[in-house]
Amino acid sequence: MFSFELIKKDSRTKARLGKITTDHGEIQTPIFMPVGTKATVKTMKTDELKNLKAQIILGNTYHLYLRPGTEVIEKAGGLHKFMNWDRPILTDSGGFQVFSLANIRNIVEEGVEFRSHIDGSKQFLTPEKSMEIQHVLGSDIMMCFDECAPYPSSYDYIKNSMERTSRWAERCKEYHNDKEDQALFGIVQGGMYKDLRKISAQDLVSLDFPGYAVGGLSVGEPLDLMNEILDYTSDYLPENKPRYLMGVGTPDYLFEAVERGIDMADCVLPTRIARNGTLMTSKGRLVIKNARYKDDFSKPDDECDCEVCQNYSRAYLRHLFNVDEILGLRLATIHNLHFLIHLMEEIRKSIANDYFLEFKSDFYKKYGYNNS
Ligand code: PRF
Ligand code: ZN
Repeated sequence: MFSFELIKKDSRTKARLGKITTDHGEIQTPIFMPVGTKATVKTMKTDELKNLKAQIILGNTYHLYLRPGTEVIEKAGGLHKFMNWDRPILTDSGGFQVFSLANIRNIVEEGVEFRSHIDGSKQFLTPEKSMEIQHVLGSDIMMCFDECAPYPSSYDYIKNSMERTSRWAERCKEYHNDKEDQALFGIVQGGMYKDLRKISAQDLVSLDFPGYAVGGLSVGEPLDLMNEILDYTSDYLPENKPRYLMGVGTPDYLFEAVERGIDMADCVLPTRIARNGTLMTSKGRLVIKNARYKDDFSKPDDECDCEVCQNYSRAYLRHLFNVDEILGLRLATIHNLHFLIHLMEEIRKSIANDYFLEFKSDFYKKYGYNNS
């Protein structure tokens, strides 16, 4: 069971309000999805994620296939049971991770040969293999096996890679066979070339997936260029299906994406920067280790009502990071996740009540545009 309901369209932008229904519950969109690559959102217990009102989390085929391996997860009864998370899970296909992590790789029509970044062992991932692994994981939303080409890449490179991604999507769809309890999303590629984006979107839409991702963006290109390509691409995606921008998780990128019709986004950034002591706040990034916070007993973010900001000071957080205490990682993660989840909730409210653009400009004034 998977469905998407378009609840409202903003009158001045392409922003949308929607609801996704899965076997593991509903997801209000636009939504930010915390990343739990290795069957854990780093440092967080699942009840803590629920307290933060996380509605859906991500898992990664590539990592879970290498460790603990599909056999263990199959024995556990799937990823939900293995990690004790009973809300929706989306799994990425492994394509992107092979390209960003694996050591040696060779892309052929059949799939991708690579050596594990853990032990150097030789591996081969194909569209069919990715589907097989994601079936074992039992995620509510599965992703097609694609190639996310580097930026910048030549027109010819992107064209080849995009065409192969379309052929791979067809194989994914065929193997998946519309398995009822798991929805398979297509991924639009095509780099920064509009004509290729259009072909990619049309190829995938003709395969009739229950949802579509825009991949190959936020790969090092300037924000303005991402906006332009996203704006162009989203017009070729069906209105009545959810749209997912892969790998975006700074407040400014999220606002820009929502404004261009994106319903879902994920990124390791909020949790990753938390672990090196960077807090996302209403006034921009705050590097907690900075000496100026040594005896600053104010809240980490005076506008945040998360558990951390209610109970702990900047000076205390700085101290935890300075003496390498584990609690520092946990508190910073809780705050950053709350910050983004709360931000998306406020964005949904602003769309519902027709003040999305005003909310965005007020936020940027305080936060600083591009100061993510
Ligand atoms: N493809 C897949 N996963 C991804 C991406 C992609 O293009 C990106 C690009 N920002 C992030 N994660 N499969
Ligand atoms: Zn907070």
